[in-house]
Amino acid sequence: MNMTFRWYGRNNDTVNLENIQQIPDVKGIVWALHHKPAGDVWEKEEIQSELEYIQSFGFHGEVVESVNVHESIKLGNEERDFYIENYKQTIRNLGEFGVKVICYNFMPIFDWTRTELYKELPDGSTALFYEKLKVDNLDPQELIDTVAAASDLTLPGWEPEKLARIKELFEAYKEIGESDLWRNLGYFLHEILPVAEEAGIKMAIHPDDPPWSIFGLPRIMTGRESLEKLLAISDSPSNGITFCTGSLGANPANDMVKLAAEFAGRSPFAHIRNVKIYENGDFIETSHLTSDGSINIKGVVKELSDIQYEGYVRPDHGRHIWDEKCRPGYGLYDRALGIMYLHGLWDAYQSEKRGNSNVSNS
Ligand code: DNO
Repeated sequence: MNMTFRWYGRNNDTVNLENIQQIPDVKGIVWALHHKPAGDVWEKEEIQSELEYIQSFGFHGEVVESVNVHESIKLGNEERDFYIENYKQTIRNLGEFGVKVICYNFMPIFDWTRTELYKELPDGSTALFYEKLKVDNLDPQELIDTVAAASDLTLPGWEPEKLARIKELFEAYKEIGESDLWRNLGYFLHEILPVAEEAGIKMAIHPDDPPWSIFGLPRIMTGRESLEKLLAISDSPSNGITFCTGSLGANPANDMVKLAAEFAGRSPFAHIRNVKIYENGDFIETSHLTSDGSINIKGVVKELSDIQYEGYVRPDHGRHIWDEKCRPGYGLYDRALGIMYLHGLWDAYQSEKRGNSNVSNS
């Protein structure tokens, strides 16, 4: 298990690399050039400058999250080949600087979606919350009008350049169903995977969050069948998964322990966090502790330990605790607590495997 921490860069994050150095055994920083619009080539000089900074703190920068996929590629329109060529160039450039994993997603228009960013939990902390009915009942036209009218709207996980094009994008997706999206994903992967292989990079698709269709837009990375279907597109070793417990786990039908047993070997990257799911389908993010939420985090880490998982792991969204002011879900404190829980589970399962030896480094 190669522990990492997601960081949004020198100008974009309340957390700094000195802070992250004080969390035990974090080996790498999960980074991105967050200022780059989807579809632009990441130039070598920009990559080098970011990586040199990260490495100067003793961290590796082997995981990038995300290189976002341009909507033309998801839509499969006539501009897609241009953007796929750019994507390939970005892969080559990242490979040259030792990047090993690129996390990406194939969600139309919206990345992760929540109805409240600071919902209070019983312990007084706040966390990201999803109210199912609210999203189910939202009229997409109302959403388009709100977004189009708000000139300064920013949402986490939202690429700002999409704001201006929201109407046009919704219009274009009217033509696109799930099977079209699968076809377009297949086309994209067949184009880029040979380049990724040559560059020594594994592509790791992030599941949809939440893992069901929202606002009438198709979503296809939603559960076991999707993961199987994704892997069936190509058996290239570069065709992989970001195993995200909180995204897939928001649907109680997805048993994350079983899925870990089945798919961890094809997941070069894992996001581990917990969510509490309510009977009406709402969910809230909790601490990483198994008993705080609905996902068996212990069981997932046990599966990883059983296969001596060597991939990259990061804690995922945390609560906002101890009055921390931070990016929603991406503070320092709760994610650091999450890391210590994951380390603890891992160490315990590892020493159990080795027969409970009391040698401290066993
Ligand atoms: C949310 C993240 C996602 C993820 C992208 C990957 O916090 O897990 O935004 O980075 O979906 O492309």
